[in-house]
Amino acid sequence: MANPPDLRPGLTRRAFLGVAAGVAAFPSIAAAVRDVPPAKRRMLQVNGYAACAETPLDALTTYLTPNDLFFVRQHWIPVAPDLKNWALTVDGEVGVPLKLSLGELNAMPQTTVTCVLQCAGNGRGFMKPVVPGVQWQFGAVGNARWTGVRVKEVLLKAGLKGTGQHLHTFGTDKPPGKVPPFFRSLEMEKVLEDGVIALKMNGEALSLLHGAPARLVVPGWAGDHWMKWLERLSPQKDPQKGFYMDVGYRFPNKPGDPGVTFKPDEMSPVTELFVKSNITDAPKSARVGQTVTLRGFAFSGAPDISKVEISADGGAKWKNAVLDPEHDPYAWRLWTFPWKPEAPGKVTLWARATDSRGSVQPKEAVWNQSGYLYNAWHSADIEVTA
Ligand SMILES: Nc1nc2c(c(=O)[nH]1)N[C@H]1C(S)=C(S)[C@@H](COP(=O)(O)O)O[C@H]1N2
Ligand SMILES: [Mo]
Repeated sequence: MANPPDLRPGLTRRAFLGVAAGVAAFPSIAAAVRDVPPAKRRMLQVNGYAACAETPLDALTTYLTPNDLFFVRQHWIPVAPDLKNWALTVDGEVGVPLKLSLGELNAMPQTTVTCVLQCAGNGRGFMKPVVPGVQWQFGAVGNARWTGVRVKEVLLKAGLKGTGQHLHTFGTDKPPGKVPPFFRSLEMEKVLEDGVIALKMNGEALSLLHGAPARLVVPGWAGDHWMKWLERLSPQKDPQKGFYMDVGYRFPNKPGDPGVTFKPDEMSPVTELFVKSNITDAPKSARVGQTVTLRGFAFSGAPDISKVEISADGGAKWKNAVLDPEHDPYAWRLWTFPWKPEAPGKVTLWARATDSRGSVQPKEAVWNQSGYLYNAWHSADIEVTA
């Protein structure tokens, strides 16, 4: 039997029981698993947000985010793929359409990239006025090591044609009722340069929640491009159509006043992440003259972070934090900031990051009706006593 996918307790217990080693010891469960045909082995989704979970900020303190703490976001309840019969279909603007089994993908040259995955809606819960959608705060983000096959390798093998300018991507999850499917596409140029079909996350086979057996990794771009439960890649002349391209995941071309609603054609698809830093660790109190340490992470849609700064006066003066040397393109940087309070009172320390292309994290996030890419300065309040 294949290794059971790494499932978290409570979420998909029924599916877990189906593959766990314990099945043999409980013949009645084995019979139940056998007697419910695969096509009927599916839970019915009863509300809009399927098993979404974020990581508390104080757990995002390591360079690599552990798999069991990594945020989970999916539009619908995942459907466990049948690994024996699973194959990645490559069709569309290619000379040789392919069906690649897991074994075939594993036999191709493997590559590893370490980078941030952030949901476009991370921070939506802080938007003012309030916008609909999952009310993420800080933790729909993590940094992981992704191993698999470069999308470029697969598309070259399939004889990609010059007419294939947009890569249409499809996952196995299905929406409830008449809700449109989560089908997407992204520019060929980006995906040829950086895209990876990941089979492993932090050295382990991808878990069901993170898209087993294969998902797309698009370093520097928001999570909506990172198709999970990948089953088909199809280069096409034009972008994919449908709700999740034409209406969802779009960001205003020009900023507008908070609360204003833009039309889809006044917006473009969300792609690169915005530069952002969060404080993950700060003391609640400190004493005059005694150094305390703040910690955090910073990342961007640019390959690196050039500095993180801290202000104790609302943004008039800034001091550089110390960047951790560990880094990979599009990964986050951990940072520390030793701070010695000089006077008693309540102090707010603000953090802001600047990326390797010179973008500076803004005091306020850009308003948009879907609450995407929230990246306002983050702060910590510290009570200083004499
Ligand atoms: N098939 C499929 N892939 C998907 C999604 C989905 O709903 N279905 N959600 C996307 C979104 S919006 C995000 S933020 C990431 C989240 O990946 P994670 O759950 O591994 O953190 O998966 C992306 N890939
Ligand atoms: Mo997302």
